[in-house]
Amino acid sequence: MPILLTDLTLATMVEGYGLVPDAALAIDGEIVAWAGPQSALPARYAAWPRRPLQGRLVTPGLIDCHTHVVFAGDRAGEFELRLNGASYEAVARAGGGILSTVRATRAASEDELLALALARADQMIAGGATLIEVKSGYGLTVADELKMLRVARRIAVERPVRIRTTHLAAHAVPPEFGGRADDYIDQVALPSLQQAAAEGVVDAVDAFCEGIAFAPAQVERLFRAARALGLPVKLHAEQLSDLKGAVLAARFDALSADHLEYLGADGVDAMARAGTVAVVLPGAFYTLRETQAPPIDALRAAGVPIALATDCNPGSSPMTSLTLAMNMACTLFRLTPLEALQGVTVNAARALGLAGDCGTIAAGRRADLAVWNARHPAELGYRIGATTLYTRMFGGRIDA
Ligand code: DI6
Ligand code: FE
Repeated sequence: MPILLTDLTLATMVEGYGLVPDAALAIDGEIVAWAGPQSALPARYAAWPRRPLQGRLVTPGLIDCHTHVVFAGDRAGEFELRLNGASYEAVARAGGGILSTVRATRAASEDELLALALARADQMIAGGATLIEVKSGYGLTVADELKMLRVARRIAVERPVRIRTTHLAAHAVPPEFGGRADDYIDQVALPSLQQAAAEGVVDAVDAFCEGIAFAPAQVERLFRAARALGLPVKLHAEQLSDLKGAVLAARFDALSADHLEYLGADGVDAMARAGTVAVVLPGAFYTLRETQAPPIDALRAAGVPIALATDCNPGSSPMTSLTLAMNMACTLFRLTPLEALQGVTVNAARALGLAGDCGTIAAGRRADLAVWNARHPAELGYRIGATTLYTRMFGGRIDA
């Protein structure tokens, strides 16, 4: 059923905000048929059923390009430990941290995991998301990594949202492989990747390159396997220290390098040359009380596209709100409101290899939209944690 959205303020995100005041959008089935000033509406759309939006702001549906929403358990106990003085690394070394979530995730059935993930996805959808990237990485056995990826894909069956899945078996070394990270890569990370690709449940490959996780040489072995399978790579890089992960990622034409608090000038240059997107994750920065921000000025100067995500996970970023992430990125990292909105739309699409597919509003594109109780895009990141979504449109269907 075609529909004409009228009386709206449009932010196409095609060039800057791409603001069009007093705009209309003609939606034909799943697709935007026409977008522009209402005064220029072609006669052929004028008789379509109308939904006036009282001047509200319409943006592309938001894209959360880095999440770990599939997991069981919670880490409120760890939160308390850290508030009593323990560091993130100390908690991880003591068998807490990621590994406590691994225990809970291994013990959960697919259906249990799905129910937990849907509750988080519902919060993201209520906040305007129409596309969510979901990583594995809390299973750490071949079977449990596959279980996580299948659950992630099922979110899109159960809910009106697109899902992209990322294999992140190289997230932590499980206790049964203590001190044998290379064996873990051989016996779990590589075989689970092969199987995920064979089952068709994976869109990209990620790893945690860090002193408490995997060394660059181990990440490189995984990236070679990804390349052989034709899968793009991403990397958790330079979150806690500078292991030159971004340089490695850029060598493999990575879609993105993520976190980047300790990124050096060499990493910035390599990313700029490779067209690798910088995904900044202010929720983790905030939770870990990190004091060194990613080098935003250098990234900006080098022309590296910046995206922004929740990093929704039980340990370092128990957050589902992209508008809160926008607020934090503006306040903590000094992103401009325009950069913050680009970070959850056009540049987030790029970080998922979906440039030209979503993240902007234009004739011919899928009608995935967010309609806000706002008049100007700067309002989205300005309020702290307020939900300002009015409704969403997903594939041409309005939620309510
Ligand atoms: N970096 C992070 O911030 C998360 N994973 C990662 O590689 C933390 C995940 C967790 O603590 O559960
Ligand atoms: Fe992450």
